[in-house]
Amino acid sequence: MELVVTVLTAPFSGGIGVVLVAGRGARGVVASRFHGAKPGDLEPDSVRYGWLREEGQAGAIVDEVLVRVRRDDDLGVEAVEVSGHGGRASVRAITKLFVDAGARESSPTELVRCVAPYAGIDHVRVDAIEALPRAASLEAAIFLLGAFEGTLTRAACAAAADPSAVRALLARAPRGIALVSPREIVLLGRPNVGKSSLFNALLGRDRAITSAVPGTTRDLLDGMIVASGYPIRIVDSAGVEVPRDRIQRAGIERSLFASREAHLRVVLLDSSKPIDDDDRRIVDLATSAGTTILAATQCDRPWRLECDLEIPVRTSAVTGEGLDDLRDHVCRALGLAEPPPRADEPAPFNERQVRALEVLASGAPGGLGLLLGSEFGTGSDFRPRGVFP
Ligand SMILES: Nc1nc2c(ncn2[C@@H]2O[C@H](COP(=O)(O)OP(=O)(O)O)[C@@H](O)[C@H]2O)c(=O)[nH]1
Ligand SMILES: [Mg+2]
Repeated sequence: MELVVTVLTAPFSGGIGVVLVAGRGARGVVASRFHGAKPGDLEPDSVRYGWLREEGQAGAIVDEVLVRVRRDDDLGVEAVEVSGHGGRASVRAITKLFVDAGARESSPTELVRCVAPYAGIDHVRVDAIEALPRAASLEAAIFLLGAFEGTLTRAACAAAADPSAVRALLARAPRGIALVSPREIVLLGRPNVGKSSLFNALLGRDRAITSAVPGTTRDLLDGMIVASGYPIRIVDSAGVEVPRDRIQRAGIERSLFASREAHLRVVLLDSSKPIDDDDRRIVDLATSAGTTILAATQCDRPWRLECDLEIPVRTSAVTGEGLDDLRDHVCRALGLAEPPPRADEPAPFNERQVRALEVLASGAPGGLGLLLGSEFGTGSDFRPRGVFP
């Protein structure tokens, strides 16, 4: 594999910055710029402390580093991890040092795809390691770790000859997909019903400005909550009413757009007021866009919301009443009544995997190859890591 350099840490200020140099000649290139605190060569499976300097004995210092030389059989190619100081400046300087020495800069995604065939990593495991940095709940992260260890790969190989076993895997796809790609819900309702207050209460922080002045929320705000382990993106919208100005109109249009795009709509009704035509219009708009649930707000105040609609959830942003109940209803309405798949429970977690498994279930040739990559298509040359105790 050609020599590449990849920044592994996020591009923000932080304690350490890790850069991987991988491919043919990686050890030699790092050794040519590394000056160890103690003499010695860069041996595989070792960690060394020292400094990086520009080319030549008197080259300028670039950073103080720890260098970890990986075993060749770990990734299937020569690879050296260089941990320097965090922050853009040090990380850029280290990257440039190795680019000047002949390495090509590549993104983490590109690196994984380059290394995968050498390391024996099939496409499902590549999907897992690419999705892991974006996992939005601990359950999602652990599930993806399991998939990277080979949980789904092993199960698909074992099920390949048995369509009913493949269909059993496919039945878990909605939960796997929702765990890895958060579902989106939007809070809708008249101005002042308490959308932003409930949004803040669900998030556990004051993200949105709330006030008794109608029309306070003009743009869409979003945040992530975790319900029964599933990460769910929640969108607070501008109240839907006849707009008073251009900005409010734009906010309302965005609310309606979000309402159509979301996986679920939650229409909020103020329990301290009788239902009115605006409320009914919003309920109609929401239900015509897709699955919708109704929830009453401000239930710490006297109840005046007598109406013919069924309102299964009663909440108060002030007392916290009904928040757990709302999260439960949201999960059930999203089809996520069962807990998310665990690390050792094989479940497809993206559409590509679903399409490949459908081919496999149909008995058409090449399904396993579509899922895992053609070089793994027979299932026999799969090298599981299987390091979970
Ligand atoms: N007593 C009580 N007041 C609330 C509750 N939720 C919101 N409010 C008040 O209702 C007003 C409108 O709330 P806000 O969240 O801005 O409504 P939005 O326009 O729908 O986003 C504010 O004065 C809030 O303090 C609640 O659960 N209980
Ligand atoms: Mg608001």
